Amino acid sequence: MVTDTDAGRAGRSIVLLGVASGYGAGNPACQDGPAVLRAMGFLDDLAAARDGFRWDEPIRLEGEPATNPLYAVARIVARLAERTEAHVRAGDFPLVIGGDHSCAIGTWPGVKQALGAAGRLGLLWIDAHMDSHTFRSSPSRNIHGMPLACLLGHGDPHLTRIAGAGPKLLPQDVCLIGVRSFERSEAELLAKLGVRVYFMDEIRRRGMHEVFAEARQRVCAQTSGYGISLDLDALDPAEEPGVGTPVPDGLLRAEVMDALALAHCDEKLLALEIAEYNPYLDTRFATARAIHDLCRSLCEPCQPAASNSLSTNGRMPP
Ligand SMILES: [Mn+2]
Repeated sequence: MVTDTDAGRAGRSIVLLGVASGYGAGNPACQDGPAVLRAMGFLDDLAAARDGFRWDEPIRLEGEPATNPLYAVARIVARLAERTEAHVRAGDFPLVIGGDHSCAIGTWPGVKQALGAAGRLGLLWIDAHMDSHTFRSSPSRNIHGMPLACLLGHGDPHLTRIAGAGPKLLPQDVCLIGVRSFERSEAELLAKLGVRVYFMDEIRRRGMHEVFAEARQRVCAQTSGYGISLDLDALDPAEEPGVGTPVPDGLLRAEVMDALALAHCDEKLLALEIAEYNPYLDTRFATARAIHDLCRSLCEPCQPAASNSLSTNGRMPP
C-alpha cells in the first residue's frame, strides 16, 4: 500500500526507467530514444539538481528474438510492470521513458498492482490520438494504437492480462487530453464506456490549466492515486518534431510544463510516462530538450499554494 507523507511527492526519489522498444510502432526507431537521451546526458543536470533522481537499468527484449510484435510487446511490458510495481512499493516515483506508447500496457498495471487488490488507479492520457484500437478495429495493427483499450480491458489477452486478469482502469477514472486525430471505432468504444475526452478545441476554449485541473479532479475522485501518460505527439510538432505520428495544432510545451509543475507536488500523483520519442526525426534535439524541460518540471520546488490550486479550484466536472 502506498502511504502519503507530509513531504508528498517531493520527498520521493524519481527513478527513470527507459523502455527500449519500438515493437508496438511498426518502426524500431523509438527503441533508441531512452539510450540517446541517456548517452548524450540530456537529463544529467536534473540528477544534480534533485536528490534521488536516477536512471534504473533499461528494459529491453531479452532472451529469444521476437517472432511477432505481439509477443515482443507482451514480454517487455510484463517486465516493465514488475519494475513499476517495485518502485511504487518502495516509495519511489517511476518516470518511464519510452519507447513507443505500448509501454503503457506495462507501466500502469504495475502501478495499480502496488495499490493492492482494492486500489483503484486514475489516469490522465495526454495524446493527439485515442490509442483505443483493438486488433479487430486497427487498420495498421500497430500495438501503440491500442494501449488505452488494453488498460480498459479490451484487446488481445496477451496484453490485457499483464499483472493479472481484468481491466486495470475503470472508465470513470480515465480522461484523455489533447485529442485531435482518431478513428470512429475508437471514439465509439470510449463513448460507449463513458470515458471523458478533452479534445483540442475544448482546451483552446477553456485553457489547459482549467482543463487539467478538472481532469485531475475526475481521475482522483474515487481512486487511491493517479498517473499521467504523455505521448509526445500531444505536443505541437512545430515545436516538437521528434515523433513518429505528428498531428498539427497541439499543446504547447509551456502549457504541459505548467501542468506537470503543479501535478508533481500532488501526493496523489504516482508515476509519469513520456513516450514516442523518435531521435531520428528530431531536429537539432528540440524534442530531447522538450523531454528535459518536462522532466525538469518534476524537480521544481513545491509551493503550498500550487498543490492546492489543482485540488481546490472549486469547479465540479460537468
Ligand atoms: Mn499514444
